[in-house]
Amino acid sequence: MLTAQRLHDLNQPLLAEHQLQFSYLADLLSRRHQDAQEVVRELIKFQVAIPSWALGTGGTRFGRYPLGGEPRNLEEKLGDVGLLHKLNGSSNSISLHIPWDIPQDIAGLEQLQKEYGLVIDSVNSNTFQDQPGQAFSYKFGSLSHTEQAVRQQAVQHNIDCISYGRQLGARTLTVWLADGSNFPGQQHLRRAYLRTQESLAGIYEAMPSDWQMLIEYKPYEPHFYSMVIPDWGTSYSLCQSLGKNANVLVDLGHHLPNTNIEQIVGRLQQFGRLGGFHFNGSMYGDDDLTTGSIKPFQLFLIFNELVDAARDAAVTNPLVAYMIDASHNTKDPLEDLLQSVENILGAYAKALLVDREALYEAQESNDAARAEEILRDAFLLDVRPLVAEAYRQSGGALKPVQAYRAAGVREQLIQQRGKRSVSTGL
Ligand code: PSV
Ligand code: MN
Ligand code: MN
Repeated sequence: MLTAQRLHDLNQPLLAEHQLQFSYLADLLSRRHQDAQEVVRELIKFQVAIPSWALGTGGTRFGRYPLGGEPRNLEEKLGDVGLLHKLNGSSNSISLHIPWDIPQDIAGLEQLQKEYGLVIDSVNSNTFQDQPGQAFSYKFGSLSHTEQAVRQQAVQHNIDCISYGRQLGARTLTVWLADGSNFPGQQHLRRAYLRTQESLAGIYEAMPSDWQMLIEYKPYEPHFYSMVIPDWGTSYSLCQSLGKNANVLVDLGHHLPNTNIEQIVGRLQQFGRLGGFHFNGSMYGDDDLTTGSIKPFQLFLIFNELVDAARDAAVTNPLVAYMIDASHNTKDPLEDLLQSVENILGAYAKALLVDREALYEAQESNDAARAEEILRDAFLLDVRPLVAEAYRQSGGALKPVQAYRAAGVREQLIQQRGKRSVSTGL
């Protein structure tokens, strides 16, 4: 449905205006001794993984309003990510959630990966829901459970995730625990941590040496008194105890209001333990809104830390895995994912354009006003022509959401998969 010719045709009427805007910005940047094409090259290289669980409409505990044309199996999920990648050239990988995405036909999936130019980014374990046929319930926890048999079941599930991932060429296991308590005194806080540490060590030992484990933290939900891994400090200490292949995953939605996330990102890089991101936005809680829709300045400041650390030879952080983790109740999930990727690329472009030498000078001389101006100069630039140029040079659409609509992608998916197709996920 989205052939190269179709995308080229959709770009044609937009091209003249795009070129005008791009050349204006390129001129402006070159007066500041910055190279627009170099930024475009960086943007083309930057890839953000798409979560398999975000391709269908989510819902709340009150209701769900299906949109139609949702992917019914892993093959169709790859198909959806393939469509996004065609449109923006920036989403060449998919994160899987087990058991929602247990692969059946490995050879067929490999074929599809080749066809769409996709890799499997990570496998995510699920010990937050009971599954049919499972011997024990996770009602009172999984890796931290008081009973050894429950912990063992959860450890084994994570080991199974690794073997599914290996079959598909993944090399990352992401662990998020819903473990915690709702009432003071319900759980022995220190013992719950120690049991978790021991369970994670069992999983880590079973992990191939070229894999990494990402450990996510979350301050609340589903539990509202305590979570076993509530903060980056707990994730970090678990990673330290496990070994060099365990790193912290920062989900932007998993912070209390006004948390200085960019500082956490800076610290973790300093310690060489920043493993990855789950990008999203949030207003009141883990709402999984469009990335950058609520706090674009904060997203820019996070990228500013990433670019700063990448340019510092003294920082030896491993490669960071970039993923989106969102749920869509109102918008078409594919449109929202395109918007998130666009906001992420924009924040990255702005961070690349920060006059770093001038910033260091201002910082060293304690010139707070000047330092802030330097950041604002980069943040307030309209970098959309750079992002659009990156899309164009990678064979995508100058305006992905517009092209998605003009090509009637959703309508065709509804025709192929039906109005009532339901995707697995939250
Ligand atoms: C939990 O809120 C979380 O952010 C974890 O990453 C889960 O794996 C994901 O959402 C999907 O449920
Ligand atoms: Mn997450
Ligand atoms: Mn979350």
